[in-house]
Amino acid sequence: MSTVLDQKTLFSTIPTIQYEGLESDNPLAFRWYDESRVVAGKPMKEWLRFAGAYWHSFNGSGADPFGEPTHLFPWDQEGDAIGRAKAKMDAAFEFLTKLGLPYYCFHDVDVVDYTNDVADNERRLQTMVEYARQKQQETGLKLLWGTANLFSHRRYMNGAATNPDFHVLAHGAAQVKAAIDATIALGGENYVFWGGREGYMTLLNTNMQREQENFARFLHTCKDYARRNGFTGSFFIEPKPMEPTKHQYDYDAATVIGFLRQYDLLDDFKLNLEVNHATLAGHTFQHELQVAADAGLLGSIDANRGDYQNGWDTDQFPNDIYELTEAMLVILEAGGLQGGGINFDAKIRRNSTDVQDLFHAHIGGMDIFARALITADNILQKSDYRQIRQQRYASFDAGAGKAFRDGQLTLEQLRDYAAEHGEPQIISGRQEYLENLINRYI
Ligand code: XLS
Ligand code: NI
Ligand code: NI
Repeated sequence: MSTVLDQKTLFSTIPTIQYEGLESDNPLAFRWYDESRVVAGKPMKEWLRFAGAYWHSFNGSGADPFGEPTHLFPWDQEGDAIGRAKAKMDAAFEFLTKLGLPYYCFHDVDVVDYTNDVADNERRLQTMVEYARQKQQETGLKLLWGTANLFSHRRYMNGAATNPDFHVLAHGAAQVKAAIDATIALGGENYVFWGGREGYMTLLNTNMQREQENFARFLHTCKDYARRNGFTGSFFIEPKPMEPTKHQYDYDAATVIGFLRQYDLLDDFKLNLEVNHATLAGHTFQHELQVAADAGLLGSIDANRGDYQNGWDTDQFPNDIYELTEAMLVILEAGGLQGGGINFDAKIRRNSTDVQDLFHAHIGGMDIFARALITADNILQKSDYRQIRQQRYASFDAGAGKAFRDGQLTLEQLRDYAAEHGEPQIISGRQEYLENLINRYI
């Protein structure tokens, strides 16, 4: 055991990352993310609630469909499954602490290797939860959300909760039970369901209605268990339209909201929105955020970006200030995220093999979100952005427009209004002015 704790971890050569401001040219420092700087009435740290994703940073090997791993981790050499898991966790907490990330997120199988034995997996996870609990105490790091990986094992090739075979669904349930237990034991603030293979490859072999009913029943069963056992946080559904299945049931924010409403899950579930999943669904990220915000269900974010040319789920780190400023406008106007945070569900490239690369990736992601937060707040405070949108709808604030909104006008009365008032004026949407406004404040 002592060899694990004493080992020189991968990250020991990197210093703690500090805020140094805009004058700094130190690539291992923050230029925008000053965690205690107050923006719109709250410290940045509280608006952003950054989290590191265990799977990409500490399991992601750089392997792709064409090639073997390129990221070779020292902890993979450490003896048995628990030894490897502890060495990995030592490194993970060192990394997260050095970056000043307040939170982390994990899947069950990220933390420790799973076998096909349900009881053995539970014991393994419990051992690691105990280890993580000590590390959380030492470092102050917190768990933003836990989840179970119900998509990698071959038994889930036809789905987990939507599998046509009940036996497979039960295995999914066993994993979720253990992952919920782990989340509760670690004081996890939320629990995520990303429906990895909850969808279909061809309708020729699929009873869609039955699968969706089973999915809803599964979510109710998990939620009831968690509530009975004292979990008070939110459950998040993470929409994604495709990949790995051809069509996923949690297609996008609007689809998920309809599903939650239909199956009476709105009291317990909110949305965890991922940038790249919005892209795959043919939406902008801000569209997805707005759909969730308007329904009062904007829970959390998985931060990354896709590739606009090849359309894959490339999970690159975020770096587009324009796009993120538009996103932060929606988040600020919604009053922030409800219980969630910003999880870096992103990975460094296969050919990024220096120890510094993982730091540069997160520093860049944290800085760009911080800058977007400041920029969006300036736009809201100092520009006529809000006013323009408000005025655009002013005709509904009084007179006949207001009477219509209040349900007081019949179709005949609307017809008479049109006849009496003649042709409406042509009114500009002022898109270019508004686009320039964003650039001006960046
Ligand atoms: C995959 C998803 C996944 C979830 C967690 O595309 O983003 O990483 O966030 O299961
Ligand atoms: Ni994703
Ligand atoms: Ni994700």
